[in-house]
Amino acid sequence: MAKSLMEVVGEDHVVIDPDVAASYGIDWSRRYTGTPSAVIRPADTAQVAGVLAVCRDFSLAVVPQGGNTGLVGGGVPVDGELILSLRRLSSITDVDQAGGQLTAGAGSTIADVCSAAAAVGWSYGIDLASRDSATAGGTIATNAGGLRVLRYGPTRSQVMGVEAVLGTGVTVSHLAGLTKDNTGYDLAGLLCGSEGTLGVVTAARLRLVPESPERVVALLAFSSVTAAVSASLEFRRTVPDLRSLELFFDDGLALVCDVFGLPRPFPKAYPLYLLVEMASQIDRLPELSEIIESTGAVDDVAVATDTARCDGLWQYRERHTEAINTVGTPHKLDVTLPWSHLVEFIETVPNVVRTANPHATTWLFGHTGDGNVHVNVTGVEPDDLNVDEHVMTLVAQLGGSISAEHGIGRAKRPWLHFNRSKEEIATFRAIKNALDPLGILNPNVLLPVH
Ligand code: 2HG
Ligand code: ZN
Repeated sequence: MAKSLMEVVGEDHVVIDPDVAASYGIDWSRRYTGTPSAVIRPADTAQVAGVLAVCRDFSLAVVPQGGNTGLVGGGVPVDGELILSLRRLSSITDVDQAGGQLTAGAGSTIADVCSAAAAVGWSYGIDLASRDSATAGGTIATNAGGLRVLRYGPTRSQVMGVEAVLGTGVTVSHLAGLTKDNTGYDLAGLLCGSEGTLGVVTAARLRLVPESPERVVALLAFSSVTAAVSASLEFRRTVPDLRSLELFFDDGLALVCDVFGLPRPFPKAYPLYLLVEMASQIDRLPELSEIIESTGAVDDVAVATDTARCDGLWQYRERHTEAINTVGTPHKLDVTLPWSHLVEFIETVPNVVRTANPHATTWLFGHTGDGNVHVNVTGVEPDDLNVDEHVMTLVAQLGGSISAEHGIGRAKRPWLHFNRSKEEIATFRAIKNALDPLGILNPNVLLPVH
């Protein structure tokens, strides 16, 4: 079997040395690990098809992997599956300056896509803290969200078409990038968020968005969750060219400042903070100042318009993940709440966690503009599911989604039925059987165990 794989990708690209393979077996959450039987590193779509042909012949299960920045165990093996690393498919081609599109190889990073877009006067709609490692393919497989969903939508909204090798062994390619193209089923849309269970995306036609050179970033301090959430709702309606609307609490801020040696943004601490970014063709600071003034609920403000200071304010939010990792391996519960229950959820969830596990510490932050809260819980053993169960039960009771932007992976698999009916799950299985009839593609994620 190794010989057949070597014939496809070359000897150097079948990694069996356990020390080298180990780094592919732990994801960014650090909670999910596994030992790949080998790591296969194809160079192009034809080689991906060749690898999957071998996997089909030998009934080998395979986990497609991009930058390995997933947080739900969706890109690491459970049971000795092969890792199919797409990182070598990193070319960016067919950049269309006039039309604002490009074709990204699955292994190109989000930072590479952004640079290629900027080089022709455009920008990419997806941005996330893991931009230097997260790949186009991985973000498509998970339908990644990130910091600008509010303005441009999730990854699915950026993808005009894909090239992919399906579990059937068939290669499909639809990369013309026509804005209007109602010619049947939306395979690209289906593969977005399919977590490598239906096919392996090898390239994607991505739409770009206009550059917005005038940036204003404001960090706003609040005294209560109600005040911050009400302001968020107001800002979504009134702030022009709003691009991000993020929330974090003082315990997270204090940790970030401590771990990274950053100065506190305000002379005193406040219970919670919103970070607001506007990005425009014109200076929007005067309008933002007026809106902040008129809310009457903002206790303090720090504003930046130059890149260095904007990035400085962003650090307080973006570095939460890394900072929390220094406390312990967190349970990550990435959830969305309906607006009407967001305040209740944020205020209730720490008690729910404490009741489930008195040793647990809850860290809350996220993308309030999308109703998306990242509940991180430290002080709990990685395989203790009690806290997860309690938080997801609360989310479901309040009409929310148990996965806002990270996917189902291994982490949420037992609770998919909280959000999806029997009929929907049966339809998912029918799609899986049609596109991956041998069940070789990422068999241990997303769909519940029978
Ligand atoms: C973010 O918004 C990422 O920073 C990671 O989605 C969230 O670490 C997390 O829980
Ligand atoms: Zn996020």
